[in-house]
Amino acid sequence: MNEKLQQLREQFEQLSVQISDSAALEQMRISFLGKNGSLTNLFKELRTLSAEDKKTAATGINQLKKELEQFIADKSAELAAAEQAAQLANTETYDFTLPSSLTGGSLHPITLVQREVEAIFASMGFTIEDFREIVDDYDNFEAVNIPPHHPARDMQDTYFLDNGQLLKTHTSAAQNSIMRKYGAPLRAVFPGRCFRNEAIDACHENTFFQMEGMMIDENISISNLIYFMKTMLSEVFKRDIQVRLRPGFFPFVEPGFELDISCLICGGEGCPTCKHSGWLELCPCGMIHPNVLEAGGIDSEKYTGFAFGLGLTRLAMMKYGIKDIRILNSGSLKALSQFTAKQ
Ligand code: FA5
Repeated sequence: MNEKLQQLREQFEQLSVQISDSAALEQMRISFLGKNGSLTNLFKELRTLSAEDKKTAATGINQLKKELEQFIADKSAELAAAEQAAQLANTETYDFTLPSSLTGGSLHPITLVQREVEAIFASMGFTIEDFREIVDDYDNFEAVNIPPHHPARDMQDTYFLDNGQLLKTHTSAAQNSIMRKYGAPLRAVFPGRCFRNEAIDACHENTFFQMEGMMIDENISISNLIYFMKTMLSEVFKRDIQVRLRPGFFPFVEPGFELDISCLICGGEGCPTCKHSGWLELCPCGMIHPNVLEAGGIDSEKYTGFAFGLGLTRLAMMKYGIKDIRILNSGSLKALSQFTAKQ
């Protein structure tokens, strides 16, 4: 037994100076300590010895086992460090301080349409206003003549925060603040992202863009409203578009209208985008309700005005022939990279 142990020790000492990679180290471990390894087998032979010899031999075998295990642990760490250093030496180096390319992206189709409509209204004397996305119940509902428990709230279910604020359901939520900011006379458009708890389909998203417009002055009438809507649409589409105006109810306008355009995806024949009606609801509008003017601090005896809520996302779909609204929020580069306009 002592002789065999001595032979194993010599083998270990020889091998230990030859090991140069992890595969060879693993091989060495298996040959000594594996299931049928030489040291493991020596342990098995202990049972053939007398109690006295067993004790001495076991001490020697355990000592060699300890040395082997220590060597394997140290060598393994040494080899891992060397392999990592070699990998790093071969890795390409980057200069992270170089400026990034500013030419990679392109504007989203909704941004393109938004900017175009903003420019059209700016050329007609309207200011462009910004407004927050998280609003109070007052801004979104009460200030626009939708008191608590009014059934119109049901059509605009949204996402409520624990503190009672909500994600705005329509850009009309900014009407009150803008009236208070400028008073009358007033011409303003205000684009914004809106949120609703919607059943999503080809023309409804839970997150979409609108652009609100308001014009308030003495003697503003429905004729002014129709003129501005027609001008905007002919400028955006650069051709005559079939439009229809039908009565529509919104608590914040009186009278109120739905302005639909003939679906440009199917040419008016009916498709999923227009829910097979041939028409797409694009821009509800109407004469601002006196209650809303008064809530905004404007004398409703002296001033009248119109307001509209243009569906910007749907306008982008019509302008660019996008059949399904979900593409616009998808982040799909295949679809979005077709719009190459830069910042
Ligand atoms: C409103 O939001 C009113 N605030 C509009 C308004 C403003 C009326 C001022 C009168 C005066 P409505 O819920 O219909 O109305 O939405 C207006 C437009 O936003 C729709 O015609 C449509 O183009 C777009 N829209 C509404 N819901 C969605 C949706 N889930 N996904 C995509 N577009 C939508």
